[in-house]
Amino acid sequence: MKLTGVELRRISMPLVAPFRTSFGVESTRDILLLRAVLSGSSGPGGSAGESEGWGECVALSDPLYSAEYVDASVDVLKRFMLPRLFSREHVDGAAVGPALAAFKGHWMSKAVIETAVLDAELRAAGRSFARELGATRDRVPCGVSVGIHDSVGALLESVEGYVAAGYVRIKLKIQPGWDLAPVRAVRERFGDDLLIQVDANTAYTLQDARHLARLDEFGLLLMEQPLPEEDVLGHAALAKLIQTPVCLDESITSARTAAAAITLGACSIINIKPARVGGYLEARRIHDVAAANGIAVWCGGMLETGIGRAANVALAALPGFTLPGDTSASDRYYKTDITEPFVLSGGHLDVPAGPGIGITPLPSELAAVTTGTEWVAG
Ligand code: SMG
Ligand code: MG
Repeated sequence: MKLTGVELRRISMPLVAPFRTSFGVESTRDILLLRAVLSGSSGPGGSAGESEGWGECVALSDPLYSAEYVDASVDVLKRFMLPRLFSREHVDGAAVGPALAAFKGHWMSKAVIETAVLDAELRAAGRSFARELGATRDRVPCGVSVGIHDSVGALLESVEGYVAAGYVRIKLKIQPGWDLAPVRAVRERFGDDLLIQVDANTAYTLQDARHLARLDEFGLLLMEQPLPEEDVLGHAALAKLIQTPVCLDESITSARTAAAAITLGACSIINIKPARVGGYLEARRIHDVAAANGIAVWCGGMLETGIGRAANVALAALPGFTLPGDTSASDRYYKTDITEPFVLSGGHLDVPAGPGIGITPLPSELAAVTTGTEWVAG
């Protein structure tokens, strides 16, 4: 197959409610979607000819979660990544990562093009993304990530709604000044059976270890990324000082960094976000490294539309994903999704079973939120 062209489409998606973390507030997502067109495909599910696939770039507008941001993603794709892929006679999903390996970092940009090419390849062959990755389940248990609120009362009201909707675990965003009180309040209100975890998005330092140890009494499932991205040794030290299991998110950018973090004792659980590690194939390698070391993994989220969600849910169906993911239903994020919505049923989402990621944007919904499109010819 040859990559003949790519459509870069920007969409603007207002969230149902602002989502506040230790690094900022998201109110409207400015998202880059990528549609890859490949020629020369043939297979049982498609006639020889053209095939197209979709990917969603999860980079935020500002470089606050990590170094990446959406305008930079457009730039690095157009300036470096796409020309390199266009120059190759043969491109398929497995070839994208190696072809782009010389470019440092830019994991989210690598992930979006790899996912779109993989989707096109699998659609042409009539194979599902989930099956291709090695999924063993057809539905996955879902958690929900709850942002920082203006008051504990408002937080309890939000959590109440999510628990009533059936989410099987609650993740509370924390930061200095918003940690012990909200966690205590949620634990007291909803009881010991509710699965609760926290995520600090790097807001603390190792100096805060004694303070963070005060969360031990609440029986949390895990504490996600309390310290800076580069502070892997700090996480290893912290893990010895607190009882709550340490989970890494931002620090894990590859299977190699995952192996190092595990060896150093920096985490006993990993949040796998495919876009943070360059794509679903590297995500699967992290899953495999973790499984070989007895480390539990779960699938993270970046406020995706149905396009990104479809692929995440497929990944979350692999056997090592033993904890509920941040793979919430469409209506937790958007009033109207650009695909058929993902609907929570008994705390689970169904894994799409059709060819490729199994879902495509609805033309009218997509048009309604599009702010610009650009065709990049190979
Ligand atoms: O997609 O439900 C979701 C969001 C999950 O909390 C979430 N993501 O650090 O894990 C994380 C954050 C990063 C994105 S915040 C805008
Ligand atoms: Mg996180």
